[in-house]
Amino acid sequence: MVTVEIDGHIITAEADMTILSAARAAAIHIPSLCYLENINEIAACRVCVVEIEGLDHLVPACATKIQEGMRVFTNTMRVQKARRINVELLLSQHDCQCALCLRNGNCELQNLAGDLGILTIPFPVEPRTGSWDSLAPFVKETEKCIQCMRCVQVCDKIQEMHIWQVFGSGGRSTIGIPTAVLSDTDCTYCGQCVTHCPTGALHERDDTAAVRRALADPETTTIIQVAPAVRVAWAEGMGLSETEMSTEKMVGILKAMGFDYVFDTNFAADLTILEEGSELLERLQDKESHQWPMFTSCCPAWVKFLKQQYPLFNDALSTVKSPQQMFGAVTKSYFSDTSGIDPHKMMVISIMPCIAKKEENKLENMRSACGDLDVDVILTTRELIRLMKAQHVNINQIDSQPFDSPLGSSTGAGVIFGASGGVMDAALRSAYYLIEGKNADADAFNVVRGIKGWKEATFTIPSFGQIRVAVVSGLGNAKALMEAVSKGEAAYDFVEVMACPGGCAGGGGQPIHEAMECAEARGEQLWLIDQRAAIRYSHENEAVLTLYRDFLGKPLGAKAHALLHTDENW
Ligand code: HC0
Ligand code: SF4
Repeated sequence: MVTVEIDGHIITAEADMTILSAARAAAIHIPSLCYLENINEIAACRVCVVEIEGLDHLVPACATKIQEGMRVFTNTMRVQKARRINVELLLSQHDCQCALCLRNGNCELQNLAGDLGILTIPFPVEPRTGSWDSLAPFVKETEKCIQCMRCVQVCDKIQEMHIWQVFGSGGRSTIGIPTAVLSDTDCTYCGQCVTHCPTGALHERDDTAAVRRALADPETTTIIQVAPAVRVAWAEGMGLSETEMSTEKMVGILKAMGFDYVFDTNFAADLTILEEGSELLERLQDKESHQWPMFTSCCPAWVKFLKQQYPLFNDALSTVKSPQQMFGAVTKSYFSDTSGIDPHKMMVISIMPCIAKKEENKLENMRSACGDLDVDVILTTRELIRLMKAQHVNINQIDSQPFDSPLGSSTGAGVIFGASGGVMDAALRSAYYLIEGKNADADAFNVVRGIKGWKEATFTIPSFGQIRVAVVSGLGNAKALMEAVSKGEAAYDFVEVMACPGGCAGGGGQPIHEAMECAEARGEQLWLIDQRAAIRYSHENEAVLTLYRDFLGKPLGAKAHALLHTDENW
């Protein structure tokens, strides 16, 4: 431990800490821009410069280790002047049309310029330019890129996908991809580059116009589904306090916006468990005919990753569609039948914490119900927030409301899909029931929960024996697991993989907060919703059981397979 003085505060900190981390640990704010802890510590932007007594030059706080007796000044006139010039230089090559930017009001560069009182750009030069694939589910605006390298480093170090590259050098350098079309790369569309971008240089493709048009069209029935992880994040973007936000309040706002039916993806998550749990048991009963382990298939970024990087494991993927897609298939068949609404006049809209979901609806076998796409438009949580804001609702005048019936009923097992370990936990609860004919404690499988990137456990189901499971989140961890499984160094029966660290709670479509990782806190809220749920087992969802009884038949039956699975040759 060493003792240093920062802005007059005496601080004792670990000897290997940087000035920035020691200051932040002591709640002393030093602004930064390119810095991402353990990911991007390259001291490129020089916004975190500070003055050290006895040194004649300023140093970047993010890249300078503390030393015993060091006296640091984070906000002297000299520091402020240097910081200001560094931000002015960044702005000089940045497209500063902030009012026309999706990150307006939530941009780290804009915030810094505001804090420093910068009102003019003293060194204007032509912004960098570049083209982008207009069909991609996210957009790169080179004019807004400040070369901070955060996207490159997240993609390299956390996801290990190496999609982004630096082209050119000096003032002409740009960040981009080596092809004209994003789908020609191995990009999985996880969107982690987007949530780690400090400016509007990377953002989701905005699909809100189609939804606005549908809402205004009396001929179209708008049916919206809300993913598990959205309910614990939407209020962040609306600036609401914890007491003001609730799932029911969100439903109330969606109804006030004019959506005809507000349903819950959690319903389809429960349905997924019945299909996927049954599939796991069917495979376990005929082990030799199948490839192992069985992998979950609900994260489209993971599915794309596996198919591209480890195609020999294709058959190990569960054949179940994701809850998003199951929801669409059931809506345009069962709900169309029971409600009498023409499926061709429905617009099924998903609100997802995810960018990859924007492309999942176009994959093969995703128009099983009526020939149209099962899901028509996918908006991220951030797009939902923009739609809600445009509505100018007074939150105090909105009544809390429940989801509509019947596709709005769900259990605690459905909501935890949004957190890493949730699909596994929910599947084990139902697999246990299917084997034993009675429930295990709903918390019996809780060791699979939490933010750790690679978790493993072995459970004993008395009438069956042992089930070895693993839960992985983040594509770097997925890669490590696949290498271990490929080399025979790890063996499991069932593996859950989510591409985003922490699962969908930390998804690429979620609200962005100045480089803060929010997956863990949002995940904890999802586990809390499960703890408080009246029903915590997917196989006890009455609306799902009714769906089987009245329409689908049984799990893995012919109709269920045709609507809810992806395998063509079944
Ligand atoms: Fe997820 Fe899902 S849990 S992938 O993260 O399985 O996006 O929230 O909607 O489909 O349910 C995302 C979240 C979903 C799906 C569910 C799964
Ligand atoms: Fe999308 Fe969730 Fe997968 Fe991330 S983990 S890519 S948010 S489905």
